Amino acid sequence: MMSKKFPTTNKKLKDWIIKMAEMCQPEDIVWIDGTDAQRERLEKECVASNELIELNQEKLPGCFLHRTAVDDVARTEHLTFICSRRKQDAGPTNNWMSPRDGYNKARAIFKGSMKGRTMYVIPFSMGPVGSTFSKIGVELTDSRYVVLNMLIMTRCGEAVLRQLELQDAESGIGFTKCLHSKAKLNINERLILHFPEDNTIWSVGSGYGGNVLLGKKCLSLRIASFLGKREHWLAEHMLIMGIEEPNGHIEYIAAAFPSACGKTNLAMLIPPEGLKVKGYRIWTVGDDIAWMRIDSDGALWAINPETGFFGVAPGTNSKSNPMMVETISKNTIYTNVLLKTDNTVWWEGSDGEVPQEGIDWKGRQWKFGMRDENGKPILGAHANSRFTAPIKNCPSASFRIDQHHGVPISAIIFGGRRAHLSPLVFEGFNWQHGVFMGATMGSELTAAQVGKLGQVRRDPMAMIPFCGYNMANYFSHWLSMGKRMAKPPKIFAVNWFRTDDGEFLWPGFGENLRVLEWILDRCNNRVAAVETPIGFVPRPQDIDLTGINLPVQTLEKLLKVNKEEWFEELKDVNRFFKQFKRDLPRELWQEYKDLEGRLKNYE
Ligand code: GTP
Ligand code: SPV
Ligand code: MN
Repeated sequence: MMSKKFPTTNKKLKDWIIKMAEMCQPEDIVWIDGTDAQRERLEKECVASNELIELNQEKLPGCFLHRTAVDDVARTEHLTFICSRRKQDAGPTNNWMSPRDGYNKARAIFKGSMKGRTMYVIPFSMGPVGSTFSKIGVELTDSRYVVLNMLIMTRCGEAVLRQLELQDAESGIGFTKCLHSKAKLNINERLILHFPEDNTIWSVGSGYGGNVLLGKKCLSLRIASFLGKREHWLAEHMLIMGIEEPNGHIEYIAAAFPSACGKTNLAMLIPPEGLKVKGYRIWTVGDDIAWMRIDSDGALWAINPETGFFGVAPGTNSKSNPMMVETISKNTIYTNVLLKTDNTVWWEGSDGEVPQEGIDWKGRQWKFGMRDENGKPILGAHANSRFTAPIKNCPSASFRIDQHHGVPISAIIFGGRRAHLSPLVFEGFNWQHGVFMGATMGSELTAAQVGKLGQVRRDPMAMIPFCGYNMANYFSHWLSMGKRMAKPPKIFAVNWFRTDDGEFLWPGFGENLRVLEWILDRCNNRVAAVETPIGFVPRPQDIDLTGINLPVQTLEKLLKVNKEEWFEELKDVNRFFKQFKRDLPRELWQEYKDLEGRLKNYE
């Protein structure tokens, strides 16, 4: 193994691979070059080894199904750590381990973990190769499933390796060292460790998306947020979309919602019938991650560092998300969905009739109507089952996806899943107040996290599981970014999930364009608004309801600011803020007091 020739001139890379291989002891080392021929070879090997099931190639060309272990179906946040030298630098909202403990604990699991397996070397670029936005990583993994997913989700192969060598020779900038092994896929021997000070990620014992596609949450959010603070840019859990206005002008927005709260759906929405006459068109730039920099014009510009979607399957159908249905009709890897008898796939809330039988996500024979011992229906697909598909399959994919300087952002939107409290939409008074809105976001837990469904947790900027350093310092960074910009985007909050008697008040999905329309009108000073203690709320007449049957009373409910509920919310925000002690920027305490004061004087 040691005598293997490495197709790189970069000594750092060579030395690191040798060291990791000595620890993991793979049988073989294979470099991923990014060619179709190599990908096809790997797909065949996966089918032979049962890692993938080839789906009906007539109906779903280039598509495969994968099943994970039953206790490996979502990110395991309690096994995810930031390993900074000082605990203080990870902050109170992250799990922390010292780098020494982290390396030692993980080393014990990595030791010999790749015996009898191949170690794949994946050079990948988050962002267009060579763009000033972009960062290079190299992932070592013993999972072909990871390789095939990375080939969809990132730019990888030969061209990236050459760029790495060039960059490193010029500036010694290096790359993010990403090591992954499935090991025994044992939840008791699973760790997802980040060493921001070493630009290193070690993930072991899992085979689930966010835990193992190390370019995604681990590099593009946890490590990148740390780098962003140092280099004055932002790495955010945000979708990016362009809204082409009736006059042909395209405005871009970025929106942060927690996992499984609607980023993918919003990023590719279809304008509703009633607004069609106006001629809006949506351009999808990204559905999960945004990297944003201040350009020489003083405005905020953004790229999506990924090239694919790793989206939630349940609920995806031609009504809720026709663009995605088209996107995942070819070259897609499905994970933990139901296999139908015709070798196609199904999930709860998908198109077509509910199949009478199939093989469920656990690989068991499944019949419609089956119940478990508690009388609960047995799902065909896991609630967090997902698909991995190339952005270029998406009919609404933006023509600017590969542009090195990204797109200019007019508005930043924060959103959550709140049955009560938060109005359909409101606008911050200014950047600092907008940062407070982001910092005080809360959302109900979903199937994307291991934890109790429905419980509200504070999730600032939708980054609570993804901020790679002390979140109080992250808030300061956000505040400082505002000061650096001549033309900062306006900041808004939205909530598609407000309920009354358990029913959603707002139809959501495509209809959300009606809210975006108001947001863009506000950005361009085309419409007035009502000033409330929490921010500017629309006048009911300014939300275009053409073509939907939404009683004006419902809209009023959606826009209502309930003083008592907000006082309750402030108590929770207070508890949340206090844990940061003296690190919390005083501007945020000031905003807190100002809001409290405004609420006291309301109505
Ligand atoms: P991650 O990939 O986990 O980061 O999630 P995401 O934010 O991209 O979420 P996604 O768009 O996949 O939506 C997840 C769930 O929210 C699905 O069950 C959707 O049906 C539901 N959803 C999305 N948009 C809306 C909406 O406007 N209203 C309602 N009621 N549900 C929505
Ligand atoms: C999320 O949970 O926010 C996702 C899926 O986008 S994962 O890549 O698993 O993190
Ligand atoms: Mn996400």
